[in-house]
Amino acid sequence: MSDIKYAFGLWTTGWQGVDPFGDATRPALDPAENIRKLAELGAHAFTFHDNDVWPIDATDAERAAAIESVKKASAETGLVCEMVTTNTFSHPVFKAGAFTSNDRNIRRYGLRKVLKQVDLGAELGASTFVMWGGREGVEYANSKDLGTAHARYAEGIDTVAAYIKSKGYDMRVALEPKPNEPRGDIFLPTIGHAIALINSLDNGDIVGVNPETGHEQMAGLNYTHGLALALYVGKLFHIDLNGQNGPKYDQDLVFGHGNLLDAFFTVDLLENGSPNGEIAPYVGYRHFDYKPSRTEYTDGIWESAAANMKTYSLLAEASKAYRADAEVQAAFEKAGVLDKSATLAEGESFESFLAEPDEDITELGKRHEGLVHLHQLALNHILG
Ligand code: 3MF
Ligand code: MG
Ligand code: MG
Ligand code: MG
Repeated sequence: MSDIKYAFGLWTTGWQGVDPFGDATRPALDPAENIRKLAELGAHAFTFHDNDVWPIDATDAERAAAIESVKKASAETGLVCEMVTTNTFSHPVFKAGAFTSNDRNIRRYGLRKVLKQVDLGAELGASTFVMWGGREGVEYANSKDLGTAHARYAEGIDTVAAYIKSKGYDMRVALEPKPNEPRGDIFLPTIGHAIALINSLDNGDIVGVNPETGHEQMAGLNYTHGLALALYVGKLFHIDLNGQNGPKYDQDLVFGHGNLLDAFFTVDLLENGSPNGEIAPYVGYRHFDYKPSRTEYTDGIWESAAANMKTYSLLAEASKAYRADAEVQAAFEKAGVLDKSATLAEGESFESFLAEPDEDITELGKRHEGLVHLHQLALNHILG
């Protein structure tokens, strides 16, 4: 599986363990050191928010020095920057949102912060710009005009895309849906919501999604199905892989350390596409957005980073063996999974279709799909 390229956010391995109830359990990690360690572990790329590398109140000189240090580590190690994103959630100015704040000055500040990071991303060669609107939402239903909030969200995203085009950057925008946390309800809570808004944009052709495993599972949704829809409509521009155990707080576990079965089918779809080829394999970095658990000290950062890549590689190998297994292919065939026929014949008229006698539903009702057998075959491969 040596052709799989792995990427990590600097905020993942850089997380010190601060949570709503507890202080940091680990010392701060210098971004350049972070890059060097990730390269040593065999990762291929890194991603970052502006404020993962310099503080929001940095002077221009401090910002420039911080960027220089990251560029140097990147050049020395060969770890490339594949995506950048903006922190529009930590500072109190963003407590009620950036693009959807009711205050125009806050919206203007937020948009400028984002556009500056777009410029830096282009300079570093990033091909994706991720936008996670973590504070774009409410706790109280009457906090925002819900029409205007969505209009402003759309305006902000469209402006970022228009800016990228005006500069001629080779970059696409990927929206990251999340149902809640830190807001009670976040706008664009799911992949489907995000795609619906994208379809309303003037510059939606360069806007897609960056779905995160845990975010979809927090909403009780099937992550692999969300990826499949995004791939099917050509909107899967980036991915955030991690682990989650059902609907609860955003766990950000190592990939596969939550719902392992779904992790397998996620990898199977990304690596192999859909069984009959309707969906092609995913092209792009396998990007991890996880958190080294706060129970772990500094060694645990690198053990957990390596665990993401190890788990993904093992599942990728298992998925290849699963697809190559003749018994699996026979079970697919039996279940009808490989059939790509359309329901109506080419050019078939409504009249002739409706005039046909009904099918024998008693006989059709006896169809044995063999799905439990097929699923057990998948399990056999996962469990080796
Ligand atoms: C929060 C997230 C974010 C986004 C990040 C990238 C801090 O749950 O997943 O991580 O992934 O902002 O845009
Ligand atoms: Mg997340
Ligand atoms: Mg998460
Ligand atoms: Mg994420």
